[in-house]
Amino acid sequence: MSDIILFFPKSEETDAVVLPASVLAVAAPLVKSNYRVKIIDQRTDKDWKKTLLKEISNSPLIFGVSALTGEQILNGLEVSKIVKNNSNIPIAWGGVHPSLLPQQTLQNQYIDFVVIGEGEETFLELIESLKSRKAIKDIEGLGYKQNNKIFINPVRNFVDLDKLPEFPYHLIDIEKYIAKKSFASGEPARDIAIYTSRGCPHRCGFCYNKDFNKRKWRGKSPEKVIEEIKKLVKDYQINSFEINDDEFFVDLERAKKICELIIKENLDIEIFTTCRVNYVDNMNDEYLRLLRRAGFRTLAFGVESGSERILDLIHKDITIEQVFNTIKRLKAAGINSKYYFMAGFPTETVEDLYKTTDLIQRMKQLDPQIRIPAWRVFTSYPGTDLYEISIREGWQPPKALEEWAEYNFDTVRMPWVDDKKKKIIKNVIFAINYLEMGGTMGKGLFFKLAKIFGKIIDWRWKKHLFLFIPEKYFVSILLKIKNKALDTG
Ligand code: B12
Ligand code: SF4
Repeated sequence: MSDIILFFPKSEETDAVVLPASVLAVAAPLVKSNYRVKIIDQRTDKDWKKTLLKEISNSPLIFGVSALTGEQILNGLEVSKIVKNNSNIPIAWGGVHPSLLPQQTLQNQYIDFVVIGEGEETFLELIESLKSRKAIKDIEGLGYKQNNKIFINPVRNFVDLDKLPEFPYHLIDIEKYIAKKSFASGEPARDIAIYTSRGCPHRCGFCYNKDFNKRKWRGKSPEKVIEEIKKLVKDYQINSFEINDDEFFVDLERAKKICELIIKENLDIEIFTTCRVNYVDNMNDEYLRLLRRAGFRTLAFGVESGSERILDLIHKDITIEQVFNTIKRLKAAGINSKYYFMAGFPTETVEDLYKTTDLIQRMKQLDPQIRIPAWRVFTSYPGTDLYEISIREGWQPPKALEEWAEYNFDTVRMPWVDDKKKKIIKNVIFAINYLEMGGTMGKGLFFKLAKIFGKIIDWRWKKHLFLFIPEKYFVSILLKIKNKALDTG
């Protein structure tokens, strides 16, 4: 029997199920205050409906849902409807999407409260007020409905990360969230996500940070980070970590101290995280060697575009020179590097797209070992600068929560991505995927054919010939045969 149910809706499928950090974070202070909390993760509980109906039959104080923009809203609404139709339990939504559009979220009939921004303190205060029937009008960071009117209380200050209680891992089946391969090195390992800071001072136009974190970065102290790492190493035999912070390296001194402590404590772990190419300018060789020694095997960088005009538009605040410098410096330090790109930005032309393919080619020439995951297609999210620019360029944002539920890469049509650009983007994504797979394809006839196609794709890369690639169909058939062979073999 639980006092509080926290629901983590299913989102897009990925290979590994990432830790439901949002609901664990919210649950931590509740557990500390002796509330009985039940976490239902729709991704891992195949019987979630049964679990839910059993839990709500015990009349908990509140039902909480976590939601990012997109599929989590779809599933979050389905479950909220079930709760409303079967009980009188109040429903609170929190997470990135409701925080950025609280008014619109509260317009939905199934939602009674919205927790805006960090949820640890606001949600606890809400529960205490509901329990003692105290007024909620003074709870900072809360949105609610009264007599069919929507009220949004003043914002709450950021929480002190060092004072937060540890995640109540006992509320979940942690094995389901431990990947058996290191995200940092690809080697067999026990790998999990951790968080050492929140927010980011930069201003990338596609990122939620501007509104959600007000461009303010807050980091846990190195000692607290090490304490959390040590607990995971000791209790769950974790030896590989994905630091999923918005931006881990904002305070280079703090990052250095964390590395020194990892080495001092002999932790023998591998680490993956993201970084910015301009930060590498401020890391000397000794610093990079320290990162390597502490276990940083791979760093990933957002480059986004090879067009200076687009980099300016999206306020990326990096230079192409810094990209090349990063590739060279990381190679020399023995740290793998990965570079993310996007296509389909507002006002982006076919010439801009080919500037990006040219840049990728030059980067690969500098170090063929670097990884370039497939381009992401730009989609406009609330709370970002490009949201406004997208509207100016003719895009119409969804007008209700239910419409945001359908929002994903397959359904979204950005008006400036015409058929020609769409074809080029799709074909380049195919080519990147193919080339990235080439290195891991194995032996035999398939590998030989892969090499030949690799050469054709290299040639297309040089000549900007991505509008029509007939060999794609042949390669797709080949891949199907190979996968079938793997399935049955
Ligand atoms: C891990 C991660 C993933 C994982 C898992 C996502 C998931 N569904 O859990 C994977 C890899 C699958 C993923 C995928 C995607 N992600 Co992602 N991801 C993240 C990342 C790095 C960490 C999320 C996290 O756990 N944070 C830590 C927790 C503690 O913070 P939190 O979730 O904000 O929770 C706090 C509050 O929001 C609030 N809260 C949250 N839930 C609730 C619930 C209740 C009841 C209450 C009271 C409070 C509350 O309290 C919490 C504690 O303070 C964030 C960036 C970041 N650092 O946050 C991006 C981020 C969430 N992702 C983002 C995006 C865009 C995506 C993708 C669309 C990208 C893609 N495909 O290319 C997909 C699709 C996700 C989807 N829509 O379902 C955006 C979200 C933008 C938006 N408007 O929703 C972010 C913010 C990145 C960014 N810089 O823009 N992602
Ligand atoms: S550096 Fe990363 S976290 Fe910071 S604003 Fe840019 S995309 Fe967002």
